[in-house]
Amino acid sequence: MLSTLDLNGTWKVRWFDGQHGQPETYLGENADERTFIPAEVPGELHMDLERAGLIGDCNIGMNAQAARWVEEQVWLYRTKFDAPAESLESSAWLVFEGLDLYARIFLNGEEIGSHNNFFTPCRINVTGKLREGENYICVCIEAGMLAAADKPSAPYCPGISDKLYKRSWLRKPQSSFSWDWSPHLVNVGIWRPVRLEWTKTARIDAVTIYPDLADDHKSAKINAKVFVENTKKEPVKAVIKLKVPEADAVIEKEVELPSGISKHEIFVDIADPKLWWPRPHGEQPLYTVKVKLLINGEIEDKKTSRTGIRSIRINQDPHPETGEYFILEVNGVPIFAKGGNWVHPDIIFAKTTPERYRKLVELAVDANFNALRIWGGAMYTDHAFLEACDELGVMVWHDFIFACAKYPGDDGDFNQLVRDEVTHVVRDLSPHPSLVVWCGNNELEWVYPYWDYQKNHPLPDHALFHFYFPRIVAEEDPSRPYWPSSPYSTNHRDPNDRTTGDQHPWNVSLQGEGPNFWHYRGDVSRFPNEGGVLGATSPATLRQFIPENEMYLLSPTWEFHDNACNYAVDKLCYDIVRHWTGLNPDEMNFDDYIFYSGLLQGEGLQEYANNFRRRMFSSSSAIFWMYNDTWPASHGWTIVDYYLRRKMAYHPVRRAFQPIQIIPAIDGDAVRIFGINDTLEDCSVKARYGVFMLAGELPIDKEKEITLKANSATVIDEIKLADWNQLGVDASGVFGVLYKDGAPIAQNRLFTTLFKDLKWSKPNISIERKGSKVVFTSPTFVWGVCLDIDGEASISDDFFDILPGIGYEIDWPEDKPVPVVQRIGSLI
Ligand code: BMA
Repeated sequence: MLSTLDLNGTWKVRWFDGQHGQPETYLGENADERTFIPAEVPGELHMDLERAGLIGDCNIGMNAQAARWVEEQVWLYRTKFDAPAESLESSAWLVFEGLDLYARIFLNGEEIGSHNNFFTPCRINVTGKLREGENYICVCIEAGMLAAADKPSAPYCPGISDKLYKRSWLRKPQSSFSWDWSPHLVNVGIWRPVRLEWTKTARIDAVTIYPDLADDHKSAKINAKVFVENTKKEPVKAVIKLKVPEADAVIEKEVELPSGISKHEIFVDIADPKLWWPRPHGEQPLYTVKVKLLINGEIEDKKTSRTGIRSIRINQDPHPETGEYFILEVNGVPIFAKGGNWVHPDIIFAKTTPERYRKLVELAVDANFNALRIWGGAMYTDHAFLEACDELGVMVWHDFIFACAKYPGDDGDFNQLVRDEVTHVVRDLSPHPSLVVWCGNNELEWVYPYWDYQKNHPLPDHALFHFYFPRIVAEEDPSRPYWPSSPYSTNHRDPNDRTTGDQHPWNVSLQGEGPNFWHYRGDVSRFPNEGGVLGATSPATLRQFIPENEMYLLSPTWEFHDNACNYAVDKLCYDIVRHWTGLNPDEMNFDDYIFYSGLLQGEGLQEYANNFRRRMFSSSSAIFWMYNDTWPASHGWTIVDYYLRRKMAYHPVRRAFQPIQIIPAIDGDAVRIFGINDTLEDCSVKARYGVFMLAGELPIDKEKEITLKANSATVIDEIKLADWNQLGVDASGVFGVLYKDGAPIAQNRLFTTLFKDLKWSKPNISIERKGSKVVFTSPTFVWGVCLDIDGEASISDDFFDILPGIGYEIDWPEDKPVPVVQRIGSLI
């Protein structure tokens, strides 16, 4: 039977800069450890050095800049352990679940193996190498810089710093080498658990689990591909048992295990399967899958996972206008994907706990997400993250980890390394029903024709994404679609073509339209998968990482933590505030600037969501860039920041994604009032809509009882542009409110005049308690009522508008004093 000895805990470590001694001197049994410091395994060396008081918290001030020496050292870890007697007479392995990055491993002074991929485990056969009693391990490790030093940077990597770092060659998180939203902080260390394993005969190497749902949904299969290692030279008879307790399903298969690793396929039938659905389309029932390997009736090894039963397909039928649809269909039902892009939630990759993954997924669900895209520049996600998505009904689009560069697929070793990596992750993450698409990479296809460094170079990695990876996915896990890149188009069209495949609509913010997010209004993207607006972080977070004497725009720490796109598109963030409010950031006080920057980010993201949702299913997603932060940033794309505070854009996005929504949008010569219903049931509502004057009247004020059809966008009515124009578009807006059983459930408005040019009227806000709610009213229009600028209070709504004479209700516990308005956006 497989047994394990946990080797995690406090090891010892020291660094070598090439001058003060060499690692080789410290490989001996009784090496002088006085110059070593404690190192937690699993962990990461910046964490150990911070604990030892040798560097500061890299999230604060300029500490990350001061810690760059860490990545340039060679490190030596040491630990001792007692080998259990039984392990000496068995087949045994040392297993490192995660090494970052180039590692040589020594057992009792003898070099026993090496590893060079952050994303895959390292398993070293130590059979016959363990000794009785005490053994010791040394791991000599470096971040990858030395290993890549002799590799060419051209034609693979685009940036200036890539001449030094050559990230394309290194199979580790690419964003560590700095990205617009991340500092340069290259991790190094033993980042996942370590153990000794031993067995007399065999062990399970991997289990791939995936469902097969019958077209009529009356039956399903849960398939398991079981990879078994027989350590004997001769074949061994065994039984593989597959059990799904929730379905009372169990099956056994007699197999013969040849020497080495062999694959065995087995499945159970599930009658009347309970289907897994993305929210808000249904429940998320999960099935436990137990796999046991039996030899002579005894359990040799076992693995347990949880899965869900659902089908997934990308509907790419011809679109009636041009191109094709791109719709995620789960269990045959089209699903509109609402959400954001996920980046790793810490610059130190080992730091994220299961609780933090869970909390982040919960905050996304509270913001009405049903989709997250794992962007291809950080890391393959963790089981804890996918478990939360499985349980909460969030679909996950997962890029393989290749982003914004060329990769040396033309190098034989590299090519094999990444094929092994992809095979490993496809098997490892297979049980999770939330994982719905495997995608080759981020933006590699798009950049071929456009990015300067790409021009006139061959495509060294094309075969990876178009030949090898699709075959690996089809072979290992045929239940999930593979898409070559994001964005990508069919029929050799521009990869970012709006009418086919998925899109990154970056015309707003990064390409041409700059701060003018109203350009989203005409975007017909079939599956927008990126696109976003920058805004300032929560003031509480700014206070946490910027020293008090640097709390001003462009201070050294402000700038170090600022998003690089604010430089790539010169002063983009300041232009946003200037363009929409007419205020000059250079003359604004810091607090005012932060408020408007955050408020406007929320405006922009609402435009993104509104535009694509009202086109449902011609457009079938509104996935924006990006959901969460990797460190505390000054300006960022996100709605939840590093310290998990809700940024100013959080509640506006949450409302824009609510399952039942009303959206006024310009369509031809009218403003059409769309009613959106994402649920699978028709919903009867009363719609109130028309034109409001900022000063107070409602010159067009209509009502209609209507049923919003399930899973669709319904045109409730329209208001002719000519009628609105007559009332003066600089003094008015179009509004819509939905009521269900007398209570307001959704509110929205549309302007065609910039905020700075609107004719504002003085607000007069009154707040009244109404049971477990409070109601905000004003005779005039109020923009952006802010109750908690820091995003820390647990309140159900914030940063909302008050329509003249129409109350805005929010939930408010009866025992809490009525809220105080901290700020408003109205420019008066
Ligand atoms: C896209 C993304 C990221 C980047 C973002 C903002 O290209 O794929 O690489 O962070 O734009 O610049």
